[in-house]
Amino acid sequence: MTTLRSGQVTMEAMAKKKAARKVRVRFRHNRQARRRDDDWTRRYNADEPALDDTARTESVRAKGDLSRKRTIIVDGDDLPAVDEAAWQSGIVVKVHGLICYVHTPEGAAWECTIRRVLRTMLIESRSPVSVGDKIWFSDQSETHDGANIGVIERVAPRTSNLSRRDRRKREHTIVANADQLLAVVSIAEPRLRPHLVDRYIVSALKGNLRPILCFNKIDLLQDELTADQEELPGHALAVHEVIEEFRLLGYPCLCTSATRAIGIEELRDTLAGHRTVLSGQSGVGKSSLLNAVQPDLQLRTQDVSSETQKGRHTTTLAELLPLDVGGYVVDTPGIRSFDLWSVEPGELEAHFVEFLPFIPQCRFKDCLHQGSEGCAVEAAVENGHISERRYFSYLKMLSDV
Ligand SMILES: Nc1nc2c(ncn2[C@@H]2O[C@H](COP(=O)(O)OP(=O)(O)OP(=O)(O)O)[C@@H](O)[C@H]2O)c(=O)[nH]1
Ligand SMILES: [Mg+2]
Ligand SMILES: [Zn+2]
Repeated sequence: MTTLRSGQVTMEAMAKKKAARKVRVRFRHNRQARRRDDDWTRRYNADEPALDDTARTESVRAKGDLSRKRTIIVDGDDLPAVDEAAWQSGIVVKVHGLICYVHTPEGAAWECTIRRVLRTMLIESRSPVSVGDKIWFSDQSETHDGANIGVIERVAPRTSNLSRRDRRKREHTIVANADQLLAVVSIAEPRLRPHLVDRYIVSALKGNLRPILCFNKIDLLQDELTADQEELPGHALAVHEVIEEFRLLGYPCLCTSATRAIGIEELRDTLAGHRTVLSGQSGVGKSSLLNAVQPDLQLRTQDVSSETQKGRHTTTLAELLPLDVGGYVVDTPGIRSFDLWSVEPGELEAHFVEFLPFIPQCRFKDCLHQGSEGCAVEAAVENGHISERRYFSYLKMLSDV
């Protein structure tokens, strides 16, 4: 039976009761040595797992000192059922080591650890708690001098997922539950690389996010861009063509300057009421743009190295920030777009919107459009229906998956 601390059985618990079963989870190795009344601050500073089982609600059956496993009762989801009477809901705004910073719908700030059994399960399913996750937590403030300290008991299923892969090619969520991805690139310093934009679009679509493109530092070209378009100098013309190409594909494109306040109104309107994650290379101006939209955010920014034209990785933690205009944004550290990657080769074509009309006409069903005979996508490139740049970008991505 699902055990609820309050003794009250919720609708969800009722629905899941049948599926409840016992599982064996491992004890932490140093468990026997633990002191229950450890000092919170010391453990917090040491980044140790803290408080995660000080108020256990599962039934525990340990077999003496030698037991390395305990039996707990969970529902069919492998997670304890939501205890609406005893828990509060919130959203994770920042994750630092084992501490999750949580805001409640009323705007209260809490610091939470994750209950051990939940953490074990999340690690096993490779989905640790991330910024943007909606969670349920239990209140531990009584044992912590009234400070807002809690333990995360349950994570809600995600509606979207911006993820990256680690060196072992495993997927990690950077931000959960956003509805749009603002891919920020700079037209110079660091220089514009359209292939990266293609990658951000694929990552967004794969994670169920609406891609929006933001071409920042437009001031660096402003003088050229205001000239008659026919007389645009080489670099400005190239930038103009890149932006036009993405516009024609149907992606919303913003041209902004954080330093000269160009396009900021439009950006604010785009963000209002949405849950937006910003991503882009270090130094493109993500934090600067957010400061321009809402100056009281006071996010730290730093100049781009004049030698390498690279950013200095100023933002180091993804952080969810509520906006005055409604909704929230997540400022992220510059994400190397090559990390943003967990797409299967066969999946890739679906994220190139202009390929879609041609794919059914390829001679072979599983065609990867790499120059095979009877490939309708390649024919479309030759006939000018698909741009060569986008097609080569596709091939480059394909070679990386
Ligand atoms: N000329 C110009 N410079 C800008 C603009 N926006 C930002 N910058 C400058 O670019 C540099 C980097 O800006 P940040 O906002 O720190 O960049 P970021 O994308 O947040 O970088 P990370 O936090 O490292 O990922 C700063 O020196 C900014 O002043 C812009 O629109 N025009
Ligand atoms: Mg930043
Ligand atoms: Zn094909």
